[in-house]
Amino acid sequence: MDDLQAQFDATIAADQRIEPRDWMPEGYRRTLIRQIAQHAHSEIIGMQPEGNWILRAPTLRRKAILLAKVQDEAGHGLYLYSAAETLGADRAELTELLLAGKQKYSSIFNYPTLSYADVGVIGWLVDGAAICNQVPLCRCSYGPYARAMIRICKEESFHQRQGYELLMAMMQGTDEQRAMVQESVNRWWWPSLMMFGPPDSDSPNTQQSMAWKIKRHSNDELRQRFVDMTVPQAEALGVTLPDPDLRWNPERGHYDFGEIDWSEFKAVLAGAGPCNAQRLAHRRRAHENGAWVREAAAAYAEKHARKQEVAA
Ligand code: BYC
Repeated sequence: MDDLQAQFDATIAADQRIEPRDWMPEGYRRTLIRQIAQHAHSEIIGMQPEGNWILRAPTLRRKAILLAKVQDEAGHGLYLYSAAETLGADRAELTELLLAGKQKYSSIFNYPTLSYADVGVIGWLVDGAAICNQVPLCRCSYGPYARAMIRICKEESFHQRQGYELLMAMMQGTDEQRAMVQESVNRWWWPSLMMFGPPDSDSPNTQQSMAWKIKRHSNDELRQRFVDMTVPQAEALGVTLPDPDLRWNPERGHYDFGEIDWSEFKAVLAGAGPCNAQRLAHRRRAHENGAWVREAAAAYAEKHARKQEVAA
C-alpha cells in the first residue's frame, strides 16, 4: 500500500498522468468523479438556456450556429460522462444523482435567457469564463479528463467567438439592439464571475485538488484572469461592465473589481436561483421521454450479443 501511494505521489510530482488502471487514493477518485460529474451535468443542463432561442433565432445562419453550439454541449457532456466512467462511476447513476438534486451543476445555468442578446453574451462571458477555467484542466493529472478537455476547449473557443461576433453585429446595429446587449451584460456579468466558485478562503476543495494537480490554479486566480481578459474586450465592444469599482491597478498589474454577492451564489447553489426548479424539471422530463431510446438501445445490444454468441 505504501509502495502504491509512493508511486502515485511520484507520478504526480513528475507531472505525469494517472491512468484508469493505475492505483489512486480513494479521495482522488472521489474528487474527480465529483468534479467531472458536475462538469458533465453543467454541459447538459447548459443546453437549456440557449436552446430556448433556437426556434426564435432571427435568421437561418444564426439558427444553424446556435444549433451547432448546443449540439457541441451535448457532446461535451458525453465525453465527460465517459471520463467519469473510467473511474468506475456509472453514467445512469450520475444522472439519477443529478435528478435527485444530490449532485451539482454550474450556478450560471439557473439564470433565464430573456432576450436574444443573451445568446451572444453567454458565448462571450459564460464560454469565456469556461475557457479560463478549463484550459488549465487540459493539464489535469488524470489522463482521460485532461484529454477530453483538449477537444472541449477547442470547441469552447469557437463558442466564445460566435458570441463575440454576434454582439459585434448587434453593437453595429440600432440603438435598440445596443441597449439590448447592455441590458444582457448587466444581468450576466456577476453570475459569470461566480462560475469560478467561492473565494479561495471559502473553497473547501481547492487546496487538496491543487496538491493532486487536478486543479492547476485557484478559483480567485482564474477569476482575476477572466476579468483582466474581458475588460479590454468590453471596451472594444462598446459596452459597460456593471461594476463601479472596476479599474486598472498598476501596482498589482491587474484590474480591481467590486465585491461579489456571495449570498446570491449560496442561494443559487441551495436551489433558490431564478430557474433551478425549471431546469431540473425540464431535465427530468427529457430523461423520461428518452426512456424508450435507452430501452431500445439495450434490447438491440442484447440481440446483437446473442447473435454473436450463436455465430461463435
Ligand atoms: N456552481 O471547493 P470548491 C460550460 C461547488 S459548463 C455550482 O471551490 P471545486 C458551458 C463545488 O462543486 C461549466 N457549484 O469546489 C456549458 C463544491 O461543492 P461540493 C462548468 C459550484 O470543485 C454549456 C462547493 O461549491 N465547468 O462551460 O474545487 C454552455 C465548493 O467549491 C460552483 C466546470 O464544471 C458553481 N459555479 O471548484 C456554455 C469546470 N463553484 O461538490 C458553457 C470544472 C463551486 O463540494 N469544475 N461549486 O458539494 C471546476 O473547475 C471546479 O469544480 C470549480 C469548483 C472551479 C467549478
